[in-house]
Amino acid sequence: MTDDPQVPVAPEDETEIPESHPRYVSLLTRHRIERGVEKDITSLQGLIAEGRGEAFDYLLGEETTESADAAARAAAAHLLLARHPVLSVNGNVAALCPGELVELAEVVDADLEVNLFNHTEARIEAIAEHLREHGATDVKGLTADARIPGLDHARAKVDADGIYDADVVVVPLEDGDRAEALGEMGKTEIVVDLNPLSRSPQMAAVPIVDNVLRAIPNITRHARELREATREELEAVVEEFDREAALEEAERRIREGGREK
Ligand code: PTJ
Repeated sequence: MTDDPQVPVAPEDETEIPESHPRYVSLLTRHRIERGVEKDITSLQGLIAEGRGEAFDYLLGEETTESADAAARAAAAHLLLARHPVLSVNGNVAALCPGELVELAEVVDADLEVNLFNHTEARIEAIAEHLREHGATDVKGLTADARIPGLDHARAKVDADGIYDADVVVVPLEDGDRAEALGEMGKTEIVVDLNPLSRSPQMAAVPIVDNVLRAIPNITRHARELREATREELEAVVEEFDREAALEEAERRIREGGREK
C-alpha cells in the first residue's frame, strides 16, 4: 500500500509514480509485475515471489549494499572473461527489467535465453517478443533442443547453443534445483536473489543479494568500467571477491538491519 495519498495504489502508467516517493522502488516493482501478469509474461507464482523479495528488500533498506556492489563487480569481470556468457530470463525479470537485460547482454556480448519454471510455449513467445520490443535482436529458449542433466521439470529444457553451451550463466530469481544442476555441469553461476538463505545464492559462484532492478544495471555499469581491463586485472577482481563474506554480510544486514559494518 502506498502511504502517499497522491499516488494511486495501481497506477495506470509508471510515470505516475514520483521518484521521490519513499516507496518508489516497491511501487514501480509492483506495477511492472502486475503488467507482466496481464501480458502473460509473469506467472501468478511470480506475484508471490515478488512479495517475498519485497520483504527482504525492505529489510535491506532498498539499496545496493557494499557487498552486493562488490558481487556485481565480480559478476561483470566473470562475464567479460567468459567464452560464452548467457543471461537466463524468467517471467519476473522480463517484466521488471527487460531493457536493462538487453543492455547488459550488449555490453558483455552475452546471449539472452528464456528459461521458465512454469513453462508454456505461449509465455516463452510473449517474453521473447517483450525482449525484442526492448531492443533484443536474438532471443534463445524457443528451440529447447538440449536438457540439463539431473532435472526432471521443464526448467531442464535449454537451447544447445545457449545455456547448454555457456560457461557463465546469470540466473536471476532462480530455483535451487536448477542452480545446483547447472553448477554440476561446471558452469559459473551468477545469481541475483534478495534472499541470501535461498539455495540458489548459496550455490552460486557469485551471489548478488540485491533487487534485480538495481543489480542488472549495476553489473552493466561495472562492465563498462572494466571493459578496457586486461585479463589479469579481471581475474584479480574475480579472485578478490569473497562469496561467503557477501552472503554473511547480507544475512547480518537483514537480521540486524542498519548499515554495513
Ligand atoms: O517465470 P517462471 O515461470 O520461470 O517463474 C519465476 C518464479 C520467480 C515465479 C520462480 O522461479 C519461483 O517460484 O521462484 P521462487 O522459488 O519464489 O524464488 C524467487 C526468489 O527471488 C525468492 O528468494 C525471492 O526473495 C527473490 N526475489 C523476488 N523478487 C526479487 C527477488 N530477488 C531479486 N530481485 C527481485 N525483484
